[in-house]
Amino acid sequence: METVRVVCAHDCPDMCSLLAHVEDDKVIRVQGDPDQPYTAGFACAKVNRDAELVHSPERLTTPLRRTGPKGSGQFEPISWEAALDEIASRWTAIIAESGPEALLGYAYSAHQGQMNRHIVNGLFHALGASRLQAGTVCDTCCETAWDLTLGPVGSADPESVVDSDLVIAWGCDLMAVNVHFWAKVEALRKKGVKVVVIDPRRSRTAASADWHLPIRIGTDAALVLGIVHILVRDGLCDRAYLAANTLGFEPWERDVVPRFTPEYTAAVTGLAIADIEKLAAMYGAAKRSFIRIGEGMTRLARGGQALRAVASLPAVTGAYGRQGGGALLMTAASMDFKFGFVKKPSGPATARQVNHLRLGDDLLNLKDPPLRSILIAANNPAVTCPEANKVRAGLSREDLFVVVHDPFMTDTARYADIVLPATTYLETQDFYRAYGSYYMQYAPAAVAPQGQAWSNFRLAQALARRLGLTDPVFRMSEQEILPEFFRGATGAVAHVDPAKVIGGGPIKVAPSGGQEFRTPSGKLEIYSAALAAQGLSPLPDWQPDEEEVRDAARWPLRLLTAPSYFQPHTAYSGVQFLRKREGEPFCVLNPSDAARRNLADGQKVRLYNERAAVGLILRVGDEITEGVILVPGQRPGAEAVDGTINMLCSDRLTDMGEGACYQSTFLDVEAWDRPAARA
Ligand SMILES: Nc1nc2c(c(=O)[nH]1)N[C@H]1C(S)=C(S)[C@@H](COP(=O)(O)OP(=O)(O)OC[C@H]3O[C@@H](n4cnc5c(=O)[nH]c(N)nc54)[C@H](O)[C@@H]3O)O[C@H]1N2
Ligand SMILES: Nc1nc2c(c(=O)[nH]1)N[C@H]1C(S)=C(S)[C@@H](COP(=O)(O)OP(=O)(O)OC[C@H]3O[C@@H](n4cnc5c(=O)[nH]c(N)nc54)[C@H](O)[C@@H]3O)O[C@H]1N2
Ligand code: SF4
Ligand SMILES: [Mo]
Repeated sequence: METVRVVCAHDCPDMCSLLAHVEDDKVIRVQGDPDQPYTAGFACAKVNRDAELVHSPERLTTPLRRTGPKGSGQFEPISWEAALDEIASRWTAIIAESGPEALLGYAYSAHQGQMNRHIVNGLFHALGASRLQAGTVCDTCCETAWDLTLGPVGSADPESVVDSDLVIAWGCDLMAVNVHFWAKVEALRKKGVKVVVIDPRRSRTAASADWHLPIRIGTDAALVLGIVHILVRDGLCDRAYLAANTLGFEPWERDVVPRFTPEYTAAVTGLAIADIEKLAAMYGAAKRSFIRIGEGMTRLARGGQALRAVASLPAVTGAYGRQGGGALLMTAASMDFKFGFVKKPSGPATARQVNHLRLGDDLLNLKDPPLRSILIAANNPAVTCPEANKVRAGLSREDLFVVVHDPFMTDTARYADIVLPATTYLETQDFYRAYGSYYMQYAPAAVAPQGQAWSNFRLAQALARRLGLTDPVFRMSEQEILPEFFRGATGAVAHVDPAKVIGGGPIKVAPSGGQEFRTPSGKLEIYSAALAAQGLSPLPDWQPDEEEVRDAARWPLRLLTAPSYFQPHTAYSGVQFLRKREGEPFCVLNPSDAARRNLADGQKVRLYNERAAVGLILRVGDEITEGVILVPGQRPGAEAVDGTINMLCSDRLTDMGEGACYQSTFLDVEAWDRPAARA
């Protein structure tokens, strides 16, 4: 048995170092690498099963060409030569007739290292195709709001939490999405440090913490303002820190904060006045409070305001200036790698942009030129994109040439004209850098590609060469490209010798000192001139959103989507064990909401609104409050009673960063066997 040191490539902040145990070119077992301090020798329950992902009997083994109607899933095997010839000739003709903007490369980060994730978009960049505004389904709202407040910088090192005196998981289910940080927090708790969870759901993290505040969805900015109100009232602000390091506290304190009395804050957030007072007192007394900020609170209409408010809070007590204090959203921006060599090898300075989350609308409605072909890699938009029915209708267009590259026959791949089998990360070599810690690592492939699977890297290079692109990136090996990531880098990355990275194991590249601010003023911008220029509130504020108020008057329930424990992304749906552990796709309703509708645990129900109807299994439980319906994960339609949750979600954009508004979805639920009372 051989042991290969690899890196977990799943879309997860932890970026664990792993040991893959390999026998006869087969992964037998995967475990956490004990030599990486953050991984600390354990992988999560999902990745413990990645041997089954690599060797799943459901893996695609050859390229396929469609033989039946779009979406029917009828295909015949073809050779890679035939597939690549067809793609190259179709694209060459489309470029000649309609220009390159009739093409769209739709590749996202999921589950690979930096070379494989960027090179597909690099190919389309060089071709001058329409450009994907990537990540709007995920983190662009929180990232933009963070950048407007602190600047494009990373946040606190998760390993610094050992020095904290209070930990708040604010809208983050650590046990689901950040287990290695949770392990650090648990150790700290044993020393008596309190852990508070602010989340509409009593998640596993909330249930295990010292205190859970079940906040009403979309009211986080109001809670922050209520806390600041009390900190001001009780003289608990660090005035010296605020004066030296922030911009705009004075107008905030004068014009916005006074509205958020404990009474008003309680009315908005659904929390008790006494709890708001207690939380503010705890936060005010702590010197080195650490807030782990989750993304869930930003996936709704006013998500940007929520994030700006929460990210401003550690400045009020000066926690940003102290070791163990501050906030953690993402770290990547403080690791200055230069991925442009792969992402933007050549091509026009600007090209038409397509918002990742507006795929359905753009496939159906873009003109001059309409989209005529799309390559989807490492993405499952028929399930994971809002307006999933529009995505499916768009992909069904007879005049759209669809190519999907994936290890599995996903809901999206069923709409393809050509399906190409992809490797998983354990079959590729790549360079990795975390977005939730400060580590980087180069990893070899653990095993050879399964069947006829090709990596994104190999596919993009082969297509580029066929299409006559001459950029060096399309001819170099991964190891030859690696030094380009360090050329011209600044900060901690500049001190790394790229020659020592291959075979070097995990390397930490953390910034030193307290939280850095890289805004136009060089300070934490509570007041943002950039937002004022856009006509948005320049100070973090909470106001009701008119569209949400209107929809809430029409529909009695509000959707909460959160990661599920065993199927957090559809990428895990090829592992039968994890599918079974998670169970059939389900929703959770509070007992009183279920009783009001005569619905019982375990029965099939229909979730519906003006957009669609979806069938799921009902679970009744009090982990959520009345008026909320929880749907964990995004699950493929074929596994559910019927459809997938994103059919009910609109493609509306958040206030900042043009992100997705899953949590701004309102709906009702009824028994599945009842005739549909559709809107
Ligand atoms: N192991 C593993 N980890 C992962 C992933 C994975 O596949 N596997 N996926 C990764 C990816 S792509 C991402 S983007 C991150 C996402 O991870 P997070 O940043 O944690 O964001 P979410 O998972 O969307 O939501 C987290 C929590 O926010 C809560 N929430 C929802 N709305 C609100 C609100 O209005 N206010 C408050 N206070 N809370 C709210 C939800 O109940 C949920 O518990 O996780 C990553 N982590
Ligand atoms: N309603 C609702 N919708 C959401 C969310 C939510 O909270 N609520 N969360 C959103 C978030 S945060 C995210 S990040 C997105 C995630 O959505 P997606 O980006 O679509 O991610 P996955 O569902 O994991 O699908 C990734 C696909 O990549 C394939 N894959 C894995 N490895 C490789 C590889 O090496 N090469 C290629 N070519 N393919 C590979 C997998 O098999 C899988 O089909 O979903 C978003 N959608
Ligand atoms: S915790 Fe995250 S990085 Fe670690 S093994 Fe699990 S999915 Fe991978
Ligand atoms: Mo994400």
